[in-house]
Amino acid sequence: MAQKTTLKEFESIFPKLEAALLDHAKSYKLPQKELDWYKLSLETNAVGGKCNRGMSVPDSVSVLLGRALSEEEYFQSASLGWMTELLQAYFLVSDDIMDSSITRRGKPCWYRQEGVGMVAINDAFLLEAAIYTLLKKFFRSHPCYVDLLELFHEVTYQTELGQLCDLLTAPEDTVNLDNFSIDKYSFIVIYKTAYYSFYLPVALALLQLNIATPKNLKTAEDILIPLGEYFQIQDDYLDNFGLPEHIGKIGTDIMDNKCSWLVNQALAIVTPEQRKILEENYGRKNKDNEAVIKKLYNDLNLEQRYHDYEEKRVGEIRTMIANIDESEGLKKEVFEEFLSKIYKRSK
Ligand code: GPP
Ligand code: MG
Ligand code: MG
Ligand code: MG
Repeated sequence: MAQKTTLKEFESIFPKLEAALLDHAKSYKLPQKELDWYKLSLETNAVGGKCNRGMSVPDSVSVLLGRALSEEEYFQSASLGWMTELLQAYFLVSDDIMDSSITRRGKPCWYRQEGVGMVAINDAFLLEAAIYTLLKKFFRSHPCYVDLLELFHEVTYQTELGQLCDLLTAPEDTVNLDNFSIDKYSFIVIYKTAYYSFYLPVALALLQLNIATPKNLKTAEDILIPLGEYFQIQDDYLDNFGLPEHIGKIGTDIMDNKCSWLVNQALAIVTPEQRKILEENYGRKNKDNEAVIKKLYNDLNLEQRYHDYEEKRVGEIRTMIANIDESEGLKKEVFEEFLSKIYKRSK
């Protein structure tokens, strides 16, 4: 029987990884003050989240093996999980600067914390570099070492392409609703979110177990990309309809002029008068314009539209999972678990 990891167990691996990272920095004689800074950045930015992405590596490995993991297997898979959390930390520290966000995980974003400011950019680079330090230290002799390296590089690149499209579709000074479309939206969310949040953890689990055949990777991608797309639609929904106290962040999509799922839905159903309201208030950096858009979203009943979408999409995803080919060692349960973790999530 597979065994699910707990956040406590998963977090208990972090100190060993942190020690390896600090040792590596110490080997270059990094002065104490900077060492302390690096430690604080690691602890603030890599730890303290839900760790859904990270924990899904050991969970997937356990499902694929059909049993609980040995200590060594758990350490390996949790380490790969922490590398996905470091990648996420690198993205979030950067994304919060680019999105002018205020809070993250219920606290001020790292770049807004006292004395940090734009040092956060370099801290983000260091969070990314930590992935490769750990890979080298713990996976240098794994038969899939090069594939692991290439996977992290490729997924990082894909996420950066998605982020590029997200940013260029949301210019700060000009609002042009004609730039938005559902196709553009799909590209953005598949690349900025789905690859690193969903495909990466499962691909890592397959590599750890040496069963990452082209067919398995393709099957995983075919199901995890739609799952990740659905996950980002939830994120966009929660940006407006979630409670900041509950989701740990204050929504910025309307003021940031984002090509969000909600604005695309609105565009599909507005009357000409309502479209004018959108044109005059969307993407403006002030609370009054934002409130007008929030009211429009309520008038358009987007909350209900989202719930209807969710039911329909989850039905389709369940069918895709049911049709998965398990002949090369993949298991439907890997994907069922992902789906059950995010279905109807409120944070
Ligand atoms: C989520 O977008 C996407 C990312 C965090 C990827 C960022 C990629 C980089 C290359 C920096 P989001 O802005 O909707 O997330 P949130 O709502 O959490 O700010
Ligand atoms: Mg953001
Ligand atoms: Mg963003
Ligand atoms: Mg968001």
